[in-house]
Amino acid sequence: MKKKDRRPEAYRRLTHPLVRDGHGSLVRASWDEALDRAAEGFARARAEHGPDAFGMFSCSRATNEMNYVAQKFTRVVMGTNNVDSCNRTCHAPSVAGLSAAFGSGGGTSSYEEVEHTDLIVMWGSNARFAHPIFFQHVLKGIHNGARLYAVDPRRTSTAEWAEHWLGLDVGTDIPLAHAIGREIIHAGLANHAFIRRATSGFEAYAEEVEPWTLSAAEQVTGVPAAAIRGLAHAYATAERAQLCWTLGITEHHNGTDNVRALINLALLTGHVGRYGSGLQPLRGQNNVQGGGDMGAIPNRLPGFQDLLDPGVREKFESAWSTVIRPRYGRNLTEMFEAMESRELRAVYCIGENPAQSEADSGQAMRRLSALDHLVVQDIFLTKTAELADVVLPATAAWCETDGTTTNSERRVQRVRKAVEPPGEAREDIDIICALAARLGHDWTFADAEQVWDELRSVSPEHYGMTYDRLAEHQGIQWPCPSLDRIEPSYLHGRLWEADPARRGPRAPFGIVRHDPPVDPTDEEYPIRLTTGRRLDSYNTGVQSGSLASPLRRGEMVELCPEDAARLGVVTGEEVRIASRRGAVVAPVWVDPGLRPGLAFMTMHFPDEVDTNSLTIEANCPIAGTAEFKASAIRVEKLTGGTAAGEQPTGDKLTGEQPTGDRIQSATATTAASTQPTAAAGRGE
Ligand SMILES: Nc1nc2c(c(=O)[nH]1)N[C@H]1C(S)=C(S)[C@@H](COP(=O)(O)OP(=O)(O)OC[C@H]3O[C@@H](n4cnc5c(=O)[nH]c(N)nc54)[C@H](O)[C@@H]3O)O[C@H]1N2
Ligand SMILES: Nc1nc2c(c(=O)[nH]1)N[C@H]1C(S)=C(S)[C@@H](COP(=O)(O)OP(=O)(O)OC[C@H]3O[C@@H](n4cnc5c(=O)[nH]c(N)nc54)[C@H](O)[C@@H]3O)O[C@H]1N2
Ligand SMILES: [Mo]
Repeated sequence: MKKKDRRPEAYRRLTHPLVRDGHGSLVRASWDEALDRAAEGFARARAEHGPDAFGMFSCSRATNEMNYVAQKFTRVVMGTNNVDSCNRTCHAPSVAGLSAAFGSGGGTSSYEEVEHTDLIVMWGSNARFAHPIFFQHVLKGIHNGARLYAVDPRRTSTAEWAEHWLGLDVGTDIPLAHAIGREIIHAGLANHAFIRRATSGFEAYAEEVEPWTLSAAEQVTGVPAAAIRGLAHAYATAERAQLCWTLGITEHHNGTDNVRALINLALLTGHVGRYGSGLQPLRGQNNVQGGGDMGAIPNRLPGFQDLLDPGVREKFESAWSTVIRPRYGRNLTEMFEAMESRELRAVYCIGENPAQSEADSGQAMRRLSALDHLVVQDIFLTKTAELADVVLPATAAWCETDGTTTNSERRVQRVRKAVEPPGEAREDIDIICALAARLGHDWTFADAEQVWDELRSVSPEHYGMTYDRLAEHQGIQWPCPSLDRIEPSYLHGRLWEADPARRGPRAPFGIVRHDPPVDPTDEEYPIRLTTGRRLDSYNTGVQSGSLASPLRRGEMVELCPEDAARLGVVTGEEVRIASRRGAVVAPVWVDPGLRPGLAFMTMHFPDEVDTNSLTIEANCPIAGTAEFKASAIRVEKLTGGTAAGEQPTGDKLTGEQPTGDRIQSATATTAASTQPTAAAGRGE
C-alpha cells in the first residue's frame, strides 16, 4: 500500500499540469490541453506584438542539455534573443568583468589548485555556508599551509576559519581594493615584468588608486590601516594566491566595477594564468555556469560565442536552418522593465521563482501579474506558478533525468536518472520539444546525449567532451577542443608566454571609482541591511522548505548587540523592519559577528517574511544585477500587545530610532560619496 503523503501542500511535488479556468483558479488539466494553451498564448503574443514580446527564463538547476534546448526554442521557434537566467541576479558582473579583462567569462582556476596555493582570499563570499564542497578544498589548502583571509562586513562562519578577517562597511570594496593596489605599488611589490608584458593601462590605474592611502581607505571602509597593509603585503609576496569572490562583490549597483577592482590586483601581482594562482568567482546555482555556456543568455550563442559576430551567426543559422536576429536580446532585468512598458507580453519561466527572488518583490509581482501569458514549468507550485496561466510539472534534473552540468571550475560532469518522477511529470526537454512541435518545429531528440552531440558540433570549447570521455575522466573542464587531449586546469597561461604572438591580447586594468550604495542611510532609515544565505536553506526555500521547523530557525533580522541594546530588543522578540519600499515583521537574532549599523536577513523564508519586499532594484548598468546587498532600513520595537503582522504607526516609534554615534558613523560612511583627493592622502 502506498504511504500517505503528510507533507503540507506547499512541499508536495507538482504531479499534473494546471491551467487557469474561467473563474481565475488553477485547475487540473490534461497534458494536451495544457500544452495547447501554452503554445497558443506564445503564438498569439508573437502574432500580435512581434517576436520580442516573448521572453524565456531558463533554469540553472537543470542540465546543460535542457538549457541548450531552451535557448534554441527562444531563438528558433520564437525568433528572439530574449533568454536569460538567475545568473543576472548573481554573477553576471563576474562574467562581464572577466570577459572585459581576459576575453572569457569563466573563473580562471580549479578547485584542486586551492589545495596547492599559499594564500586564499575569500572576498564577499561565505563559502563555508554557500559553497561547502569548495570549502573542503580550502580547508585542505589551509592544512597544507595556505593562509586564509576573509573580507566581509560580517564575521561569518568562513571568517571564523581565517587568519585575518577584514570587516569592511557594505559597498566599500573599491576603496579597499584600491588601497591594497596602491600599497603594493608604493611598497615596490608590483610585478612590473608581468605588467609590462601582459597588461595595459597600468599608468592610469596607478593614478586612479593614488588617493587611496591606507588611512583614507580606513576612514571609508572601517578596516584598520594595518589590516589593509597586511593583506596587501601577504597577497603581493605570496608565491601563489587565489582570489575568490561571490555576491558580496557582485550584488551591487556597481557590481562589474567591483569585479574589475579585484581583477586589477591579480594583474598587478601576476596572480593569474599559473597553477595555484587565479581568480575564482564561485558560481551560485549548480548549473548557472553551464546555462550561460549553453547560450541561455541574451548576447551569446552556445559555447559563449558572440551573437553579433556574423561568422558565428552564419554557423548557427546553417546548423539550425533559421535566421538569428543580429541584436542582443533583453536580459532578465530588462525583461522585467519591458513588462512594465507592455513590450513583453508572454513569458516561459522554467525553474525560476522571480516573484520571490527579484529585488523589490512587490514590483516584480505586479509586473508578472500584468503579463498576457505566463507559463511556469517547475517541480513545485511556486509563488510565480500561482500567477501563471499554465503550470507544467517537470522532472527534477538532479536525480530524475540524464545529462550534464558545469560547475564553477568549468568542469562538465554527467548526471544520471536514478529515480522515477512523480505522477505525470515530464522531462524539461520533452516539454519544450512538445511546445516547439505545436509551433511548427519538429525536433526529436532520442536522448540527452543527442542534444549534447548537437551542442558539441557547434561549440569548439565542448567538442572534445563526449559522454564516454566525461565518464572516463569523471568530468572535464572547458575548454576541451580536442578528442585526444585534456587542457590545463587553469586559464590564460598564454599571458606568461615569451612569444608575443602566442601571448595574445593584453589584459587591461579596469579604471573604476568608488560609488556608494544607491539606497542611502539617513535619520529615517539609519541601518544598512545586507541579505544572503544560511547553510541549512536554499534560495527562495522552494526546495528546502520556506517555513521554520524544529530543526531550523526561520527568518530573523540579525543585529549586533549594541544596536539591539539601543533598540531595547532581545533575541526572539518581533520587530518591524521598514525600507523605502516595504515593511515586514520578523524576530530579532542578536549576533556579535555583525558590526554596528549593519543588519542581516536571508531570502529563504519568503512565505513567512518577504525580505525582497525591502530590497532595492538598483541595477548595475553593465550586468543588470540588483543591489541585493545594500538597502537602508529602520528597525522598530513593537510596543506591548502589537501582534506580528500588524503595522504599528511610525510616530509612536520615533523615540526608538537608534541615534548613537556608532550607527551615525556607519551612516556617514555609506552615504557620503568619497573619492579622497590626492592632497588629503599626502600626510601619510
Ligand atoms: N546553503 C546554501 N548554499 C547556497 C545557496 C543557498 O541559498 N543556500 N545559494 C547558491 C547561490 S544561487 C549563490 S549565488 C551562492 C551565493 O554565495 P555567497 O555569495 O557566499 O552568499 P551570500 O550569503 O549571499 O553573500 C556572501 C557574503 O557577502 C557579504 N557581503 C554583503 N555585502 C558586502 C559588501 O558590500 N562587500 C563584501 N565584501 N561582502 C559583502 C555577506 O555578509 C555574505 O557573508 O550560494 C549558493 N549556495
Ligand atoms: N534578497 C536577496 N535576494 C536574492 C539574492 C540575495 O542574495 N538576496 N540572491 C539572488 C540569487 S544569487 C539568485 S541565484 C536568485 C535565485 O532565484 P530563483 O532561481 O528564482 O530561486 P530558486 O529558489 O533557486 O528557484 C529555483 C526553482 O527551480 C525549480 N527547479 C529545481 N530543479 C528543477 C528542474 O530540474 N526543472 C525545473 N523545471 N525546475 C526546477 C525549483 O523548484 C525552484 O522553483 O535569487 C536572487 N535573490
Ligand atoms: Mo545565485
